[in-house]
Amino acid sequence: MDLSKHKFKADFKKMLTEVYSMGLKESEATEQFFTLGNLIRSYIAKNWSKTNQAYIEKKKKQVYYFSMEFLLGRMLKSNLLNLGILETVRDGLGDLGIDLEALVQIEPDPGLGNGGLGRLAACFIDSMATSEIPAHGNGIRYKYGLFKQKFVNGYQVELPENWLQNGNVWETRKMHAAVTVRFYGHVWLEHSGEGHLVPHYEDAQEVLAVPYDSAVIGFDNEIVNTLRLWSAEVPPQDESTDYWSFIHQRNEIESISEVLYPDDSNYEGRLLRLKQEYFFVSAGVQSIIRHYKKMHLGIEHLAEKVAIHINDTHPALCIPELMRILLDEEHMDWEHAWHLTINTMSYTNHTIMAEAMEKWPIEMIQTLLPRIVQIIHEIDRRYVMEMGRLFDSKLIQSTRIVEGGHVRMAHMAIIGSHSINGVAQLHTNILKEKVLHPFCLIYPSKFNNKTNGITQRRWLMLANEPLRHLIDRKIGNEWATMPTELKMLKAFREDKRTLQELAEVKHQNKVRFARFVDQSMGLEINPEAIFDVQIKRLHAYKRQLLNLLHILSLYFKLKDHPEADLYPHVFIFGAKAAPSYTYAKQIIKLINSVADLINHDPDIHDKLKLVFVENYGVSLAEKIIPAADVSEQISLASKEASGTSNMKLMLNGAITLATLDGANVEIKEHVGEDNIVLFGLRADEVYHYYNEGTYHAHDYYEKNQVLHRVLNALIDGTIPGAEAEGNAIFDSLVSYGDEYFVLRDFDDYAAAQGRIDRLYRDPLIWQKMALINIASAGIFSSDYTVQQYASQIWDVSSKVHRI
Ligand code: RUG
Repeated sequence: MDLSKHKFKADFKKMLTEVYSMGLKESEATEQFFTLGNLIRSYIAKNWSKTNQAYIEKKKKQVYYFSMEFLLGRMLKSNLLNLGILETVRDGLGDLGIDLEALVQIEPDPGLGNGGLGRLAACFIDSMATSEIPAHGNGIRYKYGLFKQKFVNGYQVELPENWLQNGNVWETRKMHAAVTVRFYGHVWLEHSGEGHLVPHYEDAQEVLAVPYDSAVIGFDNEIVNTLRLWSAEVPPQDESTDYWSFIHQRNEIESISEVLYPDDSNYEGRLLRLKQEYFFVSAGVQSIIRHYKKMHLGIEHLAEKVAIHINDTHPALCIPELMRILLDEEHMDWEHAWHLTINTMSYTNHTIMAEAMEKWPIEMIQTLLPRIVQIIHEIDRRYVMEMGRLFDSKLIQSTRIVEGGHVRMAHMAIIGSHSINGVAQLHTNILKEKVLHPFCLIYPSKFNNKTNGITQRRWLMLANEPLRHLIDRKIGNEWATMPTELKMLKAFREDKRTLQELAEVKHQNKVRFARFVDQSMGLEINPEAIFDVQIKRLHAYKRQLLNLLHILSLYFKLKDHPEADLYPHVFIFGAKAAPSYTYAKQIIKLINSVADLINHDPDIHDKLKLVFVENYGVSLAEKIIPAADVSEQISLASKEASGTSNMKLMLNGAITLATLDGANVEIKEHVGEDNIVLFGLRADEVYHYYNEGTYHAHDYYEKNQVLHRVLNALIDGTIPGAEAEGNAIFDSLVSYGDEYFVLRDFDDYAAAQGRIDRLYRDPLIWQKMALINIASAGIFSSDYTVQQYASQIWDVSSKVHRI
């Protein structure tokens, strides 16, 4: 938008007076932040309503991206950037004596997601608005986001994250768009006079779903889409309601949108979680239908104008819910309703981990959602009947929705959608060939791949301004919306001056991060050292342990040979563990204890440091990623569906140290083998071990001297404070089979680390690798990912940029 500095300053002062009845001098950062937020909202108001009107008037097909998680991060700078007024506002505030960065800190970082899946949804809505895709997010307005992580004596402690305490400047409560969601009670079907069956409900609990809408601003294009998050409230009561029963009801109902489940892969078998799933699904689907009907196109054309995307299985109840509305409220016959539902729905799978495949006890659904359970049974019955005619009965039995007293959500999502995608090519192949192979035999054409992506606007333009300016100087700024233009940087691969400038940018970012570590943790780290980063959820398959065992081996090497030629290293971890995931929490404690040991050992100086940042989340990622030299992507091959920190880190010039897992495989294809450091088992070798049963972790412990010493350190008191954890982890690796092949990959990993150490010593070689990584990262922009979803899955228009 066009905005002069002069006008901005006048608007800002006027808004401050209007909202707070205050002059500039009396105001503090909090008032200034909210004033700026309100001003941005006033700037976008017209375009927001214009966008919605245009969608209705032009009868555009619209996409609704249903996700239990949207890990947005702070929105202030992102909104300013997308509006094209970041610099004007920064300067204008500067003139008024206000530091924009100070206001940025006022905004809470809403943790409405656990990790990659939620952050992907946030990148997607940014990219969809920028790519002019008529698409909106649909989720839950959790009162408490993901817990705040504190380390107490090295242990993870979880504290509530009350992000709404001071209000959320970006949202608008839309009372007129509230809908009612029904739980519990009894339902029976009766014939209506007009020849269809209508359900009758008795004793149902009614919950009012109130939407809170936030603007999703496209980059430089006047498009403003919507993120709609639902909050659960008690419906209006009549005069006879007893006060205490009202309070009891209120607590029960409001708990539905109270907390985000702090788990990104373990199935949480809790009634409340199921309630959450149905709550936002039912509210979202009802509101879509209500909106669609305003166009008066006839319900039979729904799939031509509406696409509903199911992000992981959590929103899979969209399928029976849409069926319920079509059958019970629109009085369609089953065949038509089913046809429409399949054509409307699409589903993304994000994992092959068996424990993350949601299954709900049928009685639980029966009690909570009596009408939905009838529909699920009928979908299942018809599936068995119809597919049973075409395929072997064993195949059909193994793919049914209802099995062993449970509803298998992935099966429902697959049967009820027209498209099922994995999130990286390897992951999609594994789905097709192994995990979902039976479905692939039945519906081969439903399966496709859409490799994940990240928005370069948040993860480079905002997070790494020094690098952004360097790139702009070299190749211009078209990469903001045409990210593969970054490949033009390759022309500078032999240009010493550019490589030197790149090194300076990285150094500047490392100094900034070192200052942060010093201030927040009281730990000095040396910016000349290699900053080696592993930031992701703590999970055994991601193998933070492999990294830790190697750090211990370096420590012992330096203890035994103080003169050993090791390039100084700072190993940086950021990770939260699900509160109920004991093993992951033990690993956290062990890492913290090893950090204490190494960081306080006077023999080590600054050759080796271990930093475990507390409360890792989007805002911390924005600080760490620009400062990273090495990106640790070391999951056991086949286990990480895609990964997205791998993409963010390469975009910022870190060299990937990786197994051939998830999207690492595609990163390798784009940067070439010389610009990535690979190690470890491949996915097919892992499957071979499974098939043959020939992995014996104990042998590695016995035969590998370095490993032997490192593993013994876990149980012989070498690491003070973590005796219990050390023993448990030792047992998991040595005695109980080492599920994720940590010991098998150890030597290979150590050798790869050795290669990193050698490469880093030659700044020209290293910076050239970094440059090629940045130049090759454009293809991993979520702009391209969503454009592919738009054309290949949703069949909606988008502004497509050439790749
Ligand atoms: O673990 C996966 C990541 O590999 C992937 O990059 C991300 C986004 O697709 O989703 C993560 N994920 C998987 N988060 N939760 C699940 C459980 O289904």
